[in-house]
Formats: sequence, structure tokens, C-alpha cells
Amino acid sequence: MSQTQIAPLTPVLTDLWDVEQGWKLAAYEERGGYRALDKALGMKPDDIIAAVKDSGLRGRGGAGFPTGMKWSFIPQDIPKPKYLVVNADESEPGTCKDTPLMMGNPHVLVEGVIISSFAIRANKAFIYVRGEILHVIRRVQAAVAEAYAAGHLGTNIHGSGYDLDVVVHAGAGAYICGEETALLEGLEGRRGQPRLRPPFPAVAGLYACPTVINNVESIASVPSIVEHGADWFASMGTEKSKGFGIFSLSGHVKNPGQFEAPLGITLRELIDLAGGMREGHELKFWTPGGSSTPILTAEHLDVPLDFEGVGEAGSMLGTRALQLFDETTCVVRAVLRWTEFYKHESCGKCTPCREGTWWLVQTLAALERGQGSEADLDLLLDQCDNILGRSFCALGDGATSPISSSIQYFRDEYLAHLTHGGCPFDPAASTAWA
Ligand code: L3W
Ligand code: SF4
Repeated sequence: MSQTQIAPLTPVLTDLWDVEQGWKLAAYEERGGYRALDKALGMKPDDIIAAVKDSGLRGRGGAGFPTGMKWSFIPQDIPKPKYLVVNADESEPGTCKDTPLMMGNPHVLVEGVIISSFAIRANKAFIYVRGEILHVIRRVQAAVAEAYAAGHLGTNIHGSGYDLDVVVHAGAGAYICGEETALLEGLEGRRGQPRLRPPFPAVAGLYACPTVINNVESIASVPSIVEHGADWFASMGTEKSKGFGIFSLSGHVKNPGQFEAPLGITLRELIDLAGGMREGHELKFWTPGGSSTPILTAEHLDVPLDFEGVGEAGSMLGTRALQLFDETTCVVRAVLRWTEFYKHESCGKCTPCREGTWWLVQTLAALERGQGSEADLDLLLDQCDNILGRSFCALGDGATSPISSSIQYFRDEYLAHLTHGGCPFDPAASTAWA
């Protein structure tokens, strides 16, 4: 990201990003930080869950599952500990919102962790951070230490009688550990591979105990909901996709960065906020939510970026990782790069994904080199068919999304590789294939 851009619409999570040392407790408290915690500790846990339900907050990690509903699945009548786990294993290609959020305002996450843990009656919480981002791990650890020292964490928080301990855990660098059950395996010290669901973690999660797993941004949104109320949150966004979120723009825009805005904003509006596409270039294709979501094109500039709008356009909102490519990009090469990523990150547990992603790379790479025939496009789609819906977790399905959607929109460009005997783009001159 070359610079941070903050849309003027909803600077809640990004409020402190441009403040000097805004990550420190003093800066957070000066803006009213940890006031929501006081309010929450005076509420009944079930009332907090009800407020989160009423706010309409949906999971910000990609799937959009209603957060309050997930919390209400935690059985309270069994004598087992309950856990909160924050999924901070951000690794989806193009996704870069949780990392800057934890760097720019780690305390909004820590406050969210405390309120959310109180709501589900957990006395232990884990923040599972992607292992490669050591600077972020240190930043979150420092915030947790500050919160302990100030009495926001530990025993008898704010004199309420409520106790909570938070562990910041470093992952070991596997994309699959962003999948919630693989994350739990990793947290328990085993190889990160997905578990069969059901049972969902809400019933049998960490150490087979009831566990809520939420994305960083979901948990960081909770303090503002408690402080300002469910109606305030629900007044933003669209009918079924409430509130605000961080949209990450990367690629061929003038000012890439993160933009916090209500759900339902369009890519056209976001490109304006980012200063437009590169001078003299036009949008060719983009991902709404990282490379696991089907690509869209310039036809979709006015699609409302909410769960429903993007779904109706044939893709998924996902993590709002908007990767923008102009006409100088070879779509076949871009898709090949993503597919190589999925092949590399496949955990190997199930055959369709383990073997299938290998075959996808072989077929795509040959096409990109201009080898083969038109029938290989159908072979590629057939390989996708044998992975989609037949894999153990969403990684396999996601690997097929850029391939099938790019063939849908850019079949001619694939064929041009065959007639040209290789990539028809001239990267040196940056001229588009025509
Ligand atoms: C209790 C039920 N809980 C569902 C819970 C479930 C989970 C949440 C959503 O994949 C997507 C994926 C990626 N009782 C429940 C229940 N739950 N039914 O709700 O579950 P699910 O299965 O719909 O999705 P998921 O497995 O969480 C997430 C897409 O997001 N994605 C991924 C981005 C990558 C990152 C990253 O970089 N770390 O987030 C981007 O689009 O492809 O489709 O908690 O337990 N009956
Ligand atoms: Fe592992 Fe891929 Fe199967 Fe998921 S789909 S369990 S990542 S092999």
C-alpha cells in the first residue's frame, strides 16, 4: 500500500491510523477508548449478544455469517470453559485490512476481545496472528501488555468481578490456518488441517469446548456497537448488509490503500476516492474479495459492494480485497499466479484439491505458453468441476473461482494465447493485447 486513504464516511476502525503513535493506549483512551468496556461490564452478557444481533453485524472474514447469531450458539448450560479466538491469520491474496488495523489501532481489537469474551462468558481468549507478520505480533502483544497494566485485562476487570486472560499466538505461516478449524488444530499444536464440520466450533471448538471464532474486523467493530447502539450501526450500509467495513484497494489505482465506508458503496465511488485508475489506463478486471472470489469486470463498477449485491453479480463480497487490473494485465497470467498460490497452499488432506490444484497449474501454464488447443479450456473447466463442491474445505472451491470466471469473461484472451503461440501482451511496451 502506498498510502492510507480514509473515506470521510465512517472513520471508526481507521480513526487513529493517521494519529502519531495512535496505537498506544493513551491515544486510544483520549478518543474515548475503553468507555464501551465500562458500559458492557454494566450490561447482562445476553443483552450484549442481543445488541450485536440487532446491529446486523455479519462476519468480516469472508463468509458474512451473522456475528450475534454465532455467539448465541455457544451452549451456556454445559460445565466446560468457553473460548474466544480471533482469526488474525490474514493471508488471502489481496486482503490487507486486518494487518493495518492491528498496526494502526490494536486497542480497538483488544477492547473488542474483552467485550466479546464477556458476552459469551469466556475467561480466556486467543488472538491467532499470521506468523510472518512479526511487527504486527509485537504491536498486538504490546497493546495486550498495556491493557493488563491498566487493569483492562486480568482479574476483576474494572472492579466488575470478571476475569479474562488473552494470549497472542503466532501462526506458522500456512494460508490454510485462516480456515477456522485448521486454525484450531494449529492452536492445539497439531498440523494445520481442517476438521469436519459439524460440529461447528461454537459447539466443539478449541480443546473440544464451545468456541467463538471471529475475524479481527468483526471483533474490532463490537466496541462501537456497544457504545453507540445497534441502531447507529444498522443505520449504515444496506438492508441486509449493515454497518461499515474496510475496503482495500490495490493494483492499478493512483492511490491504493484502505477505505473505511458503509457496505453498499460501489467500486466506482471507491476508485474516485483512490484518485482514479492509473493515468491513461482503464479497468479491465477486479476481485471483490480476494482471489478466492470470482473476478468481475468494468461492467460491474456500479454493483453495490454488499453481500447481496456482489452475490447477484456472480461473485462474493469476501474480504473486500479489491485488486484492480487495467488493460495492460494478461488475465491468463494473473490467474496462473493465483492458481500456483492455491496449489502451494493446499494442505493435502483431500484428493480433489491436492491433486486438482496441481493439474490446474499444469493445464493453465501450458495455455499461458500458447500450447494445446481450445479443447484444453473445456478440460480446465472440467478440472474445476471436479474440485468445486467436492473438496473438504473452501480452499479447493476458491481455487476454481478465478479460473472459471476469467474463462467466462475473457475466453477470447485465452484463445489468443493459442493463436499467438504464447502471451500476446508486450510487457516491455505495456501495450494491451487487441
Ligand atoms: C454454528 C452453524 N456456526 C456456519 C459459522 C462457521 C464459521 C462461519 C462462516 O469461510 C469464506 C470462504 C473463503 N452453527 C453454522 C456456524 N457457522 N454455520 O459461520 O462459515 P462458512 O462455512 O460459511 O465460511 P468459512 O469457512 O468461515 C470463509 C472466503 O471466506 N474468503 C476467505 C478469505 C480469507 C481470509 C484470510 O485471509 N484469513 O479470511 C474470501 O472470500 O473463500 O468462502 O465461523 O463456524 N450451523
Ligand atoms: Fe486441504 Fe485443499 Fe482439501 Fe481444504 S480443500 S482440506 S486445503 S486439500
